[in-house]
Amino acid sequence: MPKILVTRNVGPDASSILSTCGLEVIINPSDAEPTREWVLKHLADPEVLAACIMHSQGSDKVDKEFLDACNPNLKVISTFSVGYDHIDVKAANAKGIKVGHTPGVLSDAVADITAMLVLMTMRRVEEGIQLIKSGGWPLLPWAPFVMCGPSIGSPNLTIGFLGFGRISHETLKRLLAFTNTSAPPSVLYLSSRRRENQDQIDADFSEQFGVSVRRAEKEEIAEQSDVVIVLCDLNPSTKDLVNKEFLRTMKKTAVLVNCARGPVVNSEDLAEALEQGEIFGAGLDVITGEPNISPDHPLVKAKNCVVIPHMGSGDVDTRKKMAELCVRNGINGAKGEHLLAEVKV
Ligand code: 8YV
Repeated sequence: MPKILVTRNVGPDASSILSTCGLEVIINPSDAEPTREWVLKHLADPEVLAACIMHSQGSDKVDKEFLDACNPNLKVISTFSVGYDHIDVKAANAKGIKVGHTPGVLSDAVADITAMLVLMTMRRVEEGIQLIKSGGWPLLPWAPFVMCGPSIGSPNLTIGFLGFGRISHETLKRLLAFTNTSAPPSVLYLSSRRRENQDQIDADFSEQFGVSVRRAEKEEIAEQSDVVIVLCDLNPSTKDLVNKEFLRTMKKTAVLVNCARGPVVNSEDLAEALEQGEIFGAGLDVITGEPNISPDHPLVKAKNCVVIPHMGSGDVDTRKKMAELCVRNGINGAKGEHLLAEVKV
């Protein structure tokens, strides 16, 4: 009987879709990460036609070893993520394997966390929490400008986006609820995707939201922005996009938020910039080396840096939708039907 491999418990709703799909389901029942051996062993089973995997650099990483282990009948690898930097898509396609992912359904949740990190970083929330937890509050000599940060409501703020897709748009909509309405922000963005009618799209967006939206080079974004938000794909052209040079060009009062992938921002350069006061603060949902991040990591220790453990898409409704899309991509692929969302490179 044809089988579908699912590397993590996907919850009751997606499990009930799996139970009626006509494929035998091999599922790792726990939330714990399966061993690499467990994944590779099942991939080799010639009846496994689809593999639903997670975004993980561990047992689910789709590299040469993973693809070599796949039996020749495997038709689809479906990832529980919009990002696919853990998958060698070209190599999979070359073996006739389609790759599915989960775009769209998580844009709101990730935008919520991104906007939250912007506010937390500007308003020094990490420092405030550390002050309370260390018992330092009673010792803090209060004065009008103690524990203050830059104002999101300042007139004519500049918000820079590295990557300007669905999640960036949703983030901007949220931030506009906080920014100055009589002197609204300007938006600069860097994007490798340019549609034919891009100028019109930017003009429509500007009109709809009452802000100026313009494509810019990264140097201008670094120099002009009060808030820099990283929401681009990770690929060779975006690795270390935010490096020493970028950070030195940023305003000392500016903040950086990364909700994309850790390696887009160079961690050593960021730690140094935060330490030297080259930028005001940083908010990170992602960090190079995750999840193996020690409490002694310089970015974790920095009081002007909020680090959270890759929680962007983590609200219950969003994860249910991701699980459903992930298993439907797997089922469709196994049956030789169109995927609901296929990665095209
Ligand atoms: C998930 C993500 O937390 O979708 C992505 O690309 O990074 C996050 O939404 C992660 O993929 C869970 O597998």
